[in-house]
Amino acid sequence: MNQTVLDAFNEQINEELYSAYLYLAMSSYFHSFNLPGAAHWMFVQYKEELQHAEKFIHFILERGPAYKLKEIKEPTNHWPSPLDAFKAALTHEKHITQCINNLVELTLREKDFSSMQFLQWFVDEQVEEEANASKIIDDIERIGNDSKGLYFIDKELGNRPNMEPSSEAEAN
Ligand code: OFO
Repeated sequence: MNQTVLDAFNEQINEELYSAYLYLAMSSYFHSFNLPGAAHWMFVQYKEELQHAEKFIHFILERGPAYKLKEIKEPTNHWPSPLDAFKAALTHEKHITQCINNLVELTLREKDFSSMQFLQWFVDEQVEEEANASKIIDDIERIGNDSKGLYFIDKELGNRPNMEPSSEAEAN
């Protein structure tokens, strides 16, 4: 794996860990708002982001000696409303989509085709990540100020299945 691609992949580990951190902060925020379903949804998202970071880590280790960790910046811990928190999640996912697209461009430029192939999973995943956040935003916008509506959305968010433990993580 050439150094330029390795550096960029290390950077992406940091992005994924920051994503995990951000969603963990959102989970706490929703707890404080007494929305346990949204808090659960965000906690599952936090674990999913840890798995994204692990995917990069394992890929680097398959091809080289080590990955490099960097400081994770402090996430925002408060949003004006639940709707704003989900809008912030969507904005963040759009940023991650851009990061992944930049990585694909880089691997193409560097003719690192196995890394490019590896990134395909993330290209597909980002479509889903953005769609999930958009759907929740639409639902919350649709109910407006109806607190009963918010109660039902929260119940639905609470049904998000938990993450399966990462088999890659267990294998190492
Ligand atoms: Fe939310 O997809 Fe990774 O960061």
